[in-house]
Amino acid sequence: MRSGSVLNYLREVTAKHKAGYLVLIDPDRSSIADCVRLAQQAEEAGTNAILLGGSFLTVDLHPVAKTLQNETRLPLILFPGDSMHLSPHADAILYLSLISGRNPNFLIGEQVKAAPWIQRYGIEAIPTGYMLIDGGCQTSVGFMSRTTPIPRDKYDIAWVHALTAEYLGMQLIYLEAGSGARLPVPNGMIETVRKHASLPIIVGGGIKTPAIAAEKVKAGADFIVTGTVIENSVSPSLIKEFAEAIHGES
Ligand code: 1GP
Repeated sequence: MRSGSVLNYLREVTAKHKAGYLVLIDPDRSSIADCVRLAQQAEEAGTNAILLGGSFLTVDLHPVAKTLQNETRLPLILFPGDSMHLSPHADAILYLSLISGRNPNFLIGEQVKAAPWIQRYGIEAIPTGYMLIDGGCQTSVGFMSRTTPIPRDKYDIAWVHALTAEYLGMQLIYLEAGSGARLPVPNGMIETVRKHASLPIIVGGGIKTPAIAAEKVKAGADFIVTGTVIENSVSPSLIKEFAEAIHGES
């Protein structure tokens, strides 16, 4: 368990590197042993934090989170699909509001259900404006949230939502193409959001190579998330290649 604010830690990461690298571990897709292996590889490769979660959950989160906290020193940040995805064995939670959608349950309903548990567990809530962008295919988050993603060419819709998140007092913006998306968030959309909003921008979904990650950083992303490509990789050096590209060291 880390001491101090995870949000402050993330701000320090962006001051030190071109952008930060967050590795997503989905406990539904990997055994606890594989989650630990991924987390340890991520730590060794110099990534900055672990996101734990996914659109739905069919396993018990507590043992996975507890084991990850014991086995790695990286901050463990919950990335919940809904209010059931909580555990005391985490440093923080991305307290997501799916602001690109108009489903009140994912705008405020799940957050209300989660709030007393977050307080009871004593984990840091990081208010995050979560925006779903069309990734060229139907994704789990789109299906589960029953929301329509922002069209890929509607940069104006994206930046206005990002600015709204900022005015509502959120601390991060997450531009999400969806896990396993065919296409990542367009560079032009990231550039436009960067121009209009000053919050740190997380970009994830469908980022398949270090070169693509570097493009997103160049466009203005402050954090890059990868999940699928690392889960599926057989190359132990791939996380390091991503980390170097994202940090601006390659
Ligand atoms: C999903 O943004 C993350 O929420 C990561 O997506 O699994 O496609 O890397 P991928």
